[in-house]
Amino acid sequence: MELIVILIVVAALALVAAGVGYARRNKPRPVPPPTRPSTLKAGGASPASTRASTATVPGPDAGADGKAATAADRAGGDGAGGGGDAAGGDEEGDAGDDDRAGTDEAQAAPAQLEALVRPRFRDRLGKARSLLSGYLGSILSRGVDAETWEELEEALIRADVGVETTMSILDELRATAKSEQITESGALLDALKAQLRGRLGGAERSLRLDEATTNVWLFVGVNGVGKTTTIGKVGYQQRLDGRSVLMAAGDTFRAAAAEQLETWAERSQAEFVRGNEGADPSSVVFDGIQRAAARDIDLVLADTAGRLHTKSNLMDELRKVRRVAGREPGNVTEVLLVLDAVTGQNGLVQAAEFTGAVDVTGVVLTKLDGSAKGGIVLAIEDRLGIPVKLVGLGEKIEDLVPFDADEFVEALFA
Ligand SMILES: Nc1nc2c(ncn2[C@@H]2O[C@H](COP(=O)(O)OP(=O)(O)OP(=O)(O)O)[C@@H](O)[C@H]2O)c(=O)[nH]1
Ligand SMILES: [Mg+2]
Repeated sequence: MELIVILIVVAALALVAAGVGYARRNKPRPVPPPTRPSTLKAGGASPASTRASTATVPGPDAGADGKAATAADRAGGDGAGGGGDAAGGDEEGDAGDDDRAGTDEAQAAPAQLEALVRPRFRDRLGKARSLLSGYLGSILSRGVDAETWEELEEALIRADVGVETTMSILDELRATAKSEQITESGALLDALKAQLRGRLGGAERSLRLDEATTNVWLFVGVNGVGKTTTIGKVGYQQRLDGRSVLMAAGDTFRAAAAEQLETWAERSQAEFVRGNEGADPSSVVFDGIQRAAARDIDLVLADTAGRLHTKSNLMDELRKVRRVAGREPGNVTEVLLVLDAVTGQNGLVQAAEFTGAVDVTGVVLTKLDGSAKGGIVLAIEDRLGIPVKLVGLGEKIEDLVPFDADEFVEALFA
């Protein structure tokens, strides 16, 4: 009898202990504070209308194949950007709420963004113009003779047009001069301008957007050419055009790179997704795309770390970013190679390598306002058939303009 009582007591104690354990395991976790909305000010706007949001993708556990949890998941996690087991169904639910809130914000007309006054090529292409004007003055001072052709050749090569493209331009000009019996130097220069306008005139330079998809524009290039700055400018302009934008900090090489992009996102009232330093860039970009798709955002602008086109491992990394960005729901509609115009002919080598790796769809030629000579535009299009879509004419937000062939040729020869 005593034994039975003891057994019953032991069984009861075991049941109580098991119950406590169950309750502990299933105790509701504290709900983390939302990390998403940060209030951003632009142009003295009221906070309510200028909200943008930021999500952080943790570094170490970013999926090696880019299939990491969404940024929204992670943003809704423990807020510390790395709390492994906290990511779960609850957070997904939170992210869903965020998404609904974010959609309104993302679509809100950016009433507080100041309209931009774009600079003119003519006012910024000082170096290129002064280089050519010396030659043009000399050429115009006499009739067309052998020296004219030599001077034209030297002018074009010094203007970074490159030897092959220069030869092709001059061959065509000789044929025109012959067929049109041009003997006067002014008429010859007019024929040259017409030819250059013609060469540049056929390209499709508009930036592609497929409505009703999550468009991704990927920015690639070597170090310091102006990728991040260009994203900032493009983002602002797209916001002014009424599109919702998310900037993804695919440059995880330095934490400062993400901060730089975040500042641009704030200025543009764009959404922003970043990773921790060292995170897999493709997973950060993928997360940005997931987040954008969930919020019905029109356009993801994806930054990448600058890399030398000769480093095959870094080019492989870029291939992967491109591949992952194209996975559902992402639709890569532009891969923009950012080239520093001051680099001159080396830009051609860079363009060839980058386009071999990631199918570049267009070039952004930056720093054309500096000591650049401009002729590289002709070389890129002639040699590689890649259209120059945008041109950087300075460091400010308004200093990025669509490339305009007529304006460019006029500016060079003005
Ligand atoms: N003058 C001039 N400066 C520019 C232009 N575009 C960018 N810059 C400057 O170039 C410098 C480098 O720009 P970033 O945007 O940081 O270049 P990046 O390619 O992102 O650099 P990494 O991320 O280090 O590879 C900055 O000081 C920019 O202000 C331009 O069109 N004209
Ligand atoms: Mg950068």
